[in-house]
Amino acid sequence: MATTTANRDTFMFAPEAERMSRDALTALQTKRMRETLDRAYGVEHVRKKFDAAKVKPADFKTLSDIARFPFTVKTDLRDTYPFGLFAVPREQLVRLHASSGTTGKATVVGYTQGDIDRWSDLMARSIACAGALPGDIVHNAYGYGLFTGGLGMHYGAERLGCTVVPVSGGMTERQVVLLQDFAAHVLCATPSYALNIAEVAAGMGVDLRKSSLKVGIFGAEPWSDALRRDIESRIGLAAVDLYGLSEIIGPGVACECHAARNGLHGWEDHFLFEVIDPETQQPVPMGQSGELVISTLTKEALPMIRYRTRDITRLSDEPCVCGRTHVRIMRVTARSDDMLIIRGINIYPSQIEAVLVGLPGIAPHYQIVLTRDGALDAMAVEVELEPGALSSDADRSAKAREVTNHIRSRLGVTCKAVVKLPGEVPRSQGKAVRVRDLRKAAN
Ligand code: DLL
Repeated sequence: MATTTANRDTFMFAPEAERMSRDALTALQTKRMRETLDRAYGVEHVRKKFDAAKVKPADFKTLSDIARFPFTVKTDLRDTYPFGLFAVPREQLVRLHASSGTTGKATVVGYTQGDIDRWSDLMARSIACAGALPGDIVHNAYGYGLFTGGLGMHYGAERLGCTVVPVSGGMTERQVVLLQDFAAHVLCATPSYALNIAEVAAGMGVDLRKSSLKVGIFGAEPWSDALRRDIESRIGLAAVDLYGLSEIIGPGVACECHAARNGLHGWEDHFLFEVIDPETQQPVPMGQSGELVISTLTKEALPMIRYRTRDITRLSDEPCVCGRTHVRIMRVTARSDDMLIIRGINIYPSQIEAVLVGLPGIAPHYQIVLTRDGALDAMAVEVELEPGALSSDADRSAKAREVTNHIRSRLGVTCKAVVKLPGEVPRSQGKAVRVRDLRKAAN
């Protein structure tokens, strides 16, 4: 039982910071952005880019001036691997994290003690925003290590005053036992791993809906609202979306509030958010969808100017019932890198997920397999029967036809559906692998 009587919908870790007026936020962002540009200009790689674009930090006078400054992209980190983008001497870093990267070298990020302190505060704000309270038991199944998820969540939950169970990913049966024995209130994991935990619990005969879990803080990968509802009904908690990326800080860039669970409050006192048209690279108006671009406002070790996240979303400045004034990021449903073009039709894995989750007899596990069929790309969608669903060959082919038809009618794309037996689609212990691209191997 939580030791506090505070309300999950109204509790704020930093009420003054989260309820600032727009004028006060703009003034703070302008001051902090200018300081960050000065700091970044001290980094040789950044200075050269600014000089090539003929801009200096002094050219930044109001927030809209940010559009004059060059973007930062993933290759800037790779080109300066490992420590070339840091704005402080290496000895002042207290921590490094890295993302493995499927191609090329890892992306390395670093933190001063001040950065770690601010990150912990931002994570405490995010966790409280999600509906956790001081005194809650937080089961942290994000991976510990070079990935920012585990330690980011850990420091934030401690800062909020929670009791953290640093279980990391894996050994899922043991996680189910610990969830019950310690009576956790909050489950933190990728949505795909939360689903895995729910499934393993069911297999062990444990009904997590009867556990003390109240809130799930899920993120680090795109997930559909259909999957959110599915996880909620399996575990019996309020599933809240948490967003972040290592290049900016890690988790804790934005988080949904427990009260509305409709868009993620982006912490504007520490980050400047823009949405651009990825083709023209020009800013789009508030509310219009595009690529999220983020600048840091308070990072010491790795000030980041206009980082192109590749994440597709839109912003909303509509007031929120929770009272927070910060802009909302209306969920990241896709990365532009993940877009599949199948016979001329653009499609994201999360759109396939939204069709599959909730289909009768089909479990919410899937993988998309891309192959080459002559000169054309072909897509197969591997899905799995729910445990206990009928599984004769005839049933499975009928199910496969049903899946193909649903995907065609909802998304306009033709795919081959392969219906597998329960447990045959690989399970995730962190970020799920949604696409297997066999097209290169075929060439
Ligand atoms: O995934 C940080 C994180 C950890 C966020 C734990 C939330 C919870 P990276 O490994 O650098 O950092 O991956 C960042 O993951 O650009 C998005 O494409 C994706 N991503 C992160 N959160 C979400 C989310 C962490 N809530 C990349 N929804 C980002 C959709 C997300 N995509």
